[in-house]
Amino acid sequence: MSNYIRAFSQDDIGIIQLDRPEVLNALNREMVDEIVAQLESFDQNNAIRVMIIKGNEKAFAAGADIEEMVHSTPLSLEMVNPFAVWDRISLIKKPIIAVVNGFALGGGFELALHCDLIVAAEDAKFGFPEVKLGVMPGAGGTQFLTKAMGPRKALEFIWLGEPMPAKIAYQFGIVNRLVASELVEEEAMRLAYQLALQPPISLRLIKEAVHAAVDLSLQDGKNLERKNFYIAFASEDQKEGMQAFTEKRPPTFRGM
Ligand code: CO8
Repeated sequence: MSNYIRAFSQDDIGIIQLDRPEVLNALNREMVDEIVAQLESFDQNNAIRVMIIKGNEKAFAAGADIEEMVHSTPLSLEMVNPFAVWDRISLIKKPIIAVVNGFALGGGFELALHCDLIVAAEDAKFGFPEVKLGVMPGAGGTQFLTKAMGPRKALEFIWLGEPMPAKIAYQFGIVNRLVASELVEEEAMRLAYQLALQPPISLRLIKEAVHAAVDLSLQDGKNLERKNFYIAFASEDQKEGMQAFTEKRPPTFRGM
C-alpha cells in the first residue's frame, strides 16, 4: 500500500506517478522508500521492460521535504542514513525514464538524475536551490551535475541556486528530449515503447557498461564492455537478432 505514489503498467511499461501534489511532490523519506521499492518490484517483474517516473503538470518534484528536514541534526541523519535507499536506484537493471514537467528542484532534480533518460518540457524548471536553505545537495547532485557540465558550470548553478532553464539542461546532455509541456508524456511513452522493442538483455548489459564508463579507466571500461558483449551471446535474442538479419525480417526479442 503506497501513500505517496501510484504505480501501474501500460503494456510492458511500468509507470510510477509521484502523487503528493499539495506540496509539489516534495519527497519525504517514506515517499522515496515507496519509489525505490516500486522500481525494484518492476525490475523483478518479467512483464515489465521499461520504467517511467513522472510527476504532474506543475511539478516532477520540488525537492526533499523541507518540513521533514527542518529539525534534522548530524546524528539523526547519520542514524537514519537517508541516502542508502537512493543508492539502490543505481542497482536497477532496466531502463528508467524521468518525465519532467514543471519543477525538478533539489532532491527532485536528483531523482531525475538517478534515472537513465530524461524527457522534459521546454518550460521545465530544474535547479539546486539548497544553498538558499543554508545547505547543499545531498543525493548526488554535486556529482551528477559536475560529471555532466564540468566543475565551472556546476559550481555556478549550485552556488547561486538559480533555476536552470530546460534548454541549458538539454544542451549539456542532461535532458534527452525537450518538447512542449503538453507533449512530454506522449514523447516519453514513445521512447519507452521504442526501448521495449529492443532486446532486454542487451539493454541491461549496455546500461551497466555505459554507467561504468563514468567512473572506470578506459581499459577497465573496455574490459567490462567485452565481458558484457560475450554474455550477450548467451541469449536467445542474439540468435534471433542475427537470424532475422540473415532472413531479412524484423526480429522479435523475447528477453531470453
Ligand atoms: N518541501 C516541503 N514543502 C514544499 C516544498 C518542499 N521542498 N516545495 C514546495 N512545498 C510546499 C509549499 O510549502 C506549499 O505548501 P502550502 O500550500 O502548505 O504553503 C506548497 O508546496 C506549494 O508551494 P508554493 O506555494 O511555494 O508554490 P509556488 O508555485 O509559489 O512556488 C516553488 C514553487 C518555487 C518550487 C517553491 O515551492 C519552493 O521554493 N519550494 C522549495 C524548493 C526547494 O528549496 N527545494 C530543495 C529542498 S532541499 C533538498 O531537496 C535537499 C536534497 C537532499 C536529498 C534529500 C534526501 C532525503
